Amino acid sequence: MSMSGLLPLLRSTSLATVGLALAACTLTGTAAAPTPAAATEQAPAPKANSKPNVLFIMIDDLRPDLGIYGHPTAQTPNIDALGKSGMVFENAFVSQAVCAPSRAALMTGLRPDTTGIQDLQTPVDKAVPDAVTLTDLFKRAGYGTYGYGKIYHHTDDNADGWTDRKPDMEKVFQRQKRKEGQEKVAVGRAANGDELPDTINVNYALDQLPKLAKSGEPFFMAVGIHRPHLPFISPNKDWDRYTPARVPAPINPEGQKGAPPWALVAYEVWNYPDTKSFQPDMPKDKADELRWGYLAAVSYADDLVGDLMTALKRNGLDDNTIVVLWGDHGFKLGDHAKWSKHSTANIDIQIPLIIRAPSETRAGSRTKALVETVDIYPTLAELAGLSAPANLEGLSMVPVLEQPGRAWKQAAFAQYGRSGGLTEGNGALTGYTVRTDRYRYTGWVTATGKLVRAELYDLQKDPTESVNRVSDAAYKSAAVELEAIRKGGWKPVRERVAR
Ligand SMILES: [Ca+2]
Repeated sequence: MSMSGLLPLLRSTSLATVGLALAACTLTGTAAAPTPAAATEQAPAPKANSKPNVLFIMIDDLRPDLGIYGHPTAQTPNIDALGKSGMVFENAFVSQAVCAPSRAALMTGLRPDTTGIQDLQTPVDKAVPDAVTLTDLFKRAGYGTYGYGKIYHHTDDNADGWTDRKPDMEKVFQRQKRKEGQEKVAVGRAANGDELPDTINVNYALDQLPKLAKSGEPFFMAVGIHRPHLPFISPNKDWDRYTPARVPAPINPEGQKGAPPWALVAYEVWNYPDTKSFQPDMPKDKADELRWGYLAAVSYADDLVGDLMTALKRNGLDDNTIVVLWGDHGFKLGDHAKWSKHSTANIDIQIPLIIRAPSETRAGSRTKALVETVDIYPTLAELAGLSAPANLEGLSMVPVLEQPGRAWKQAAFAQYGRSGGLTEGNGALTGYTVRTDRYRYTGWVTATGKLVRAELYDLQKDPTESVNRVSDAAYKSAAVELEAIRKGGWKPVRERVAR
C-alpha cells in the first residue's frame, strides 16, 4: 500500500475556511496576521545600537534530527547554516522532558524542584510570582521584548514580561477546527504553509523586525515554533523532501533491558482519533507515516527558521543580534518501543542547542561541554552585560563560547516524576538523572528521598541505552560514583567548574 494513500489529507477547503475565520479575527481586532515584507523591499540601515539584540527561536519537541547534528536524512539547510555560523552544542540537556517545566526552567533559570512546575497545570506567574524571568530582565534594562508563537506552555503567562505578545495562532487554529467539527489528526498534509499557525506566528516576527531595525531599539524577540510537536501537519513540499524508505528506523525498538517498567511511558500519541484504536502497539504503516511526518515537520520548522534568518540579514540586524536555537526536549518515535516524551531517557532529554553570538562565537565551532537549559539565562545576561539575579541555578556558558574544548560541568541533571499507580507499590517516585560524558544514571526515589531503583546506561558502549547495567558487577564503582553525584545535586557540580 502506498504511504501517500494512508495520509489523511487536510481538505484545502477546510484550510481556506480557517483562513477566512482568521481574517475575520483580524477585522474584529483580536489577532492581526501580518504578511512578511516583500523580498525586494530595501530596508534602511539599522540605527546604531551598542546593546546586542537577542533572537530566541524555541522549537517544540525538536530532537537533534538535523543535518548539523549528523542525521543521515533530515533536510534542514537553514538550521545547518545557522549552526555553521555559530556554535553547536553536542551535549545539551533539558531539566524535564515536557513543555511546561522545560520552558519554565528556560525562562526563570530555575530547575523544576525550585519552580515546583513539573506538570502542565501551573504557569510561572502562579508558581514563582517573584521570579525575574528572562524577558523581565531584558525589559527592565530598556529592551523591547517581543513574543510570537509558543513561548511558555500557558500563552498568557508572564504577561508583564512582554512589550508585545501576540496570541498564539495554534490555539486559534485548534479552536476553529473544533468549532467546525473537524476531527483531530496526529499526522497530515497541508496544501501549503501560508495558512498554518506557525507561519502566521513567524510572520508577526517578520513584520516586527524592519520596525525594530528602523527604531534602533534593542530587542529580545522570542519566536516559538510548534512543529514538530504533534500533530505532524506540514506543507506538502516538506513531506515531499522524503520518501518513507529513507526515514531511519527507530533506535532500540525492542525496548530497554532491565529498566523499571515505569521508566518509559507512552501517552499523548494516543490522543488522536487516527491513532487511538491502535493502542498499545502502533502498526508498522502508521509508525512509518508518523516518523515521516515528524521529519517533514522538522523541515517545515527549518523553512521558518530560514525566513527569520533571511529577515535578520535583510534588515541589517545579523551583526548585532545573538541568535539562540533551542528545542524544548526530545521525542520517541517508536524508539525503545515507546512514543512521545515524558521520561529521563537520553532521547527525551537531549536537545539541539545552537548559539551565534557576534564577536563571541567562532563560525563552525562545536563543543562537547555538558550544558543545561538553565545555563541559557545567565549566558544571555552576561552577553548583554546585564546583571542576572543571584538565585539562578545555571552557569553562564560564555567561557565555553570562547573556548569550546575547555573543561566544564561533570554532569547535567534532569528529572521526571511517576505517580503511585505506575510504580508497582512503591508510591510516587521521581527519577533524578545524572548525565555525564559517558553515562546516564537515574535514581528513582520516594518523596522522602529513599532510593527504590536505579538505571545505569553506558553510552560509550551502548549509545542507544539498550541495557540497564546498574546490577552489573563491572559497573559497581561507576554506579556508586554516579549515585553520589545524584545525591549531591547540581550545586557542587556547578561549583567545581573553574572560571
Ligand atoms: Ca514540547
